Amino acid sequence: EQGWPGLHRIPHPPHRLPLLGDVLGADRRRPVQDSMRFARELGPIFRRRAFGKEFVFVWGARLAADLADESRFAKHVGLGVANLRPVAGDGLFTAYNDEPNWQLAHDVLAPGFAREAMEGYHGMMLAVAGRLTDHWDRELAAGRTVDVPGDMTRLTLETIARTGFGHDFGSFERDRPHPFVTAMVGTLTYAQRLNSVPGPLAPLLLRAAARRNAADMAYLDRTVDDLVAARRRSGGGEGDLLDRMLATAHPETGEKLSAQNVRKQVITFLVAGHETTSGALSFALHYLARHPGIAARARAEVDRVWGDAPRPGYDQVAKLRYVRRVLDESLRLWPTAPAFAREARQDTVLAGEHPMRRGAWALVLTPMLHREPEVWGEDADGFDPDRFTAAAVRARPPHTFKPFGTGARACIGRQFALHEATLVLGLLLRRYELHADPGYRLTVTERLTLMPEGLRLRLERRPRLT
Ligand code: MNH
Repeated sequence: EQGWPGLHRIPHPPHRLPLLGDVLGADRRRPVQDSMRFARELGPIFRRRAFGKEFVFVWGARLAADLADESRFAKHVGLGVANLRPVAGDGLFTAYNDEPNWQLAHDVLAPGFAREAMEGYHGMMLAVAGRLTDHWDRELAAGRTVDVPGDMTRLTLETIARTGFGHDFGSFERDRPHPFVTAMVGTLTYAQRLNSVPGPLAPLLLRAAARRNAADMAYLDRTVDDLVAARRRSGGGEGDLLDRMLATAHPETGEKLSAQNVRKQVITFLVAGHETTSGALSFALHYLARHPGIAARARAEVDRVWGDAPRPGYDQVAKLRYVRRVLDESLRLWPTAPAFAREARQDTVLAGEHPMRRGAWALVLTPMLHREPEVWGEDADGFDPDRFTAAAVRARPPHTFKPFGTGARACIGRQFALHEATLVLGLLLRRYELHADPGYRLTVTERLTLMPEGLRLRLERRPRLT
């Protein structure tokens, strides 16, 4: 019963194999979308068995809200996140709650995401966005469509590298993804695949993949070590994240991050700081191209709020209320970090119904929580940014929109991601009309994160404005 005394009362898929459990017929390359299918069949809480272990999934609004109670539940480092420990170690994202380096790094790095720091990043974000529009202008002039996920990944990688680490990967000067991105996608895909084979057999079944993964990890380490070494030689940047990691002492204890921990933090921020934002931008562009009426309304807002100011200021970004709603609605349907795990801090009863022992845990399946019909209505699968008007948000129960996770371990980069994505959507809407390929059907690839696959758009330059 693995910490769930009432496990037998939690529904599971009808056809279970003795050893493999529920994996037969499962789409092992798309575990999240597979679970979404089971969720619709089995209801707000269900379980899947794999290799003798039971995994509890939660997406009902009442249950998920209860799991958000920080006095009884906390982040659980499990499944995909746990599989990333070899890559990201005790970096912020993969640290266990009681690891001292979590609190230390959190306290040292949190000011790097406060308003003052964000204002400092704004100009760099604009500069990187300019490289994107230069690239898109060239593609347009050459009569080509644009590779949306590829280019959003170029953009977001350059943004976090520049603002966080004073580094330039030269992504826009390359036809193929930077090797850092290839290695990162490799490790994320591998971490996801580890969930679909029995643990003890992994070294055997995934031998070739494991070898590739070791090479990918070595590449990430090397990239990061070079970056850190360059900074140490130069003696300091402009107070970016890396400077904080290397030089800032904890305000109370005076402690600093160790060299080994800095390495893990840099990898963590380079990966967590771009992959999910890239997906969020890509989904938003997909929906904007599919809904010309919504795009027109968003574009009218940008024209009205920004006019033709060549460089919209920091404060001008948050004023794009409707663009922001487009982004929220995209993150509702496809939260690009699609699940987070919660464990019981002590013996408790989930939502008054499901007893859990201390340490028992469940996965919150965010894309389904975000489509819970009792909260979002029967048309929950439809794209409608007006679900995020201030009045609509107020009318909804709390803890029903969780693209950035919850509690003390929620996303530290939330404001960073929202600022960057809103700024870029504003710039793109102002400059281009976006045309979908009528033959394209949205398919979502999974590598722990979600990304629209093969999305290309045709651009048209708008007549006036910068
Ligand atoms: Mn982010 C944690 C989603 C952008 C850095 N992030 C999380 C979690 C979610 C998440 C969900 C919580 C995971 C869990 O509970 O196990 N993050 C996103 C999404 C976007 C995003 C959907 C973009 C959209 N994240 C960013 C950016 C950065 C970043 C940008 C950095 C610049 N995120 C992190 C870090 C953590 C995190 C670091 C771990 C925080 C902690 O545990 O203290």
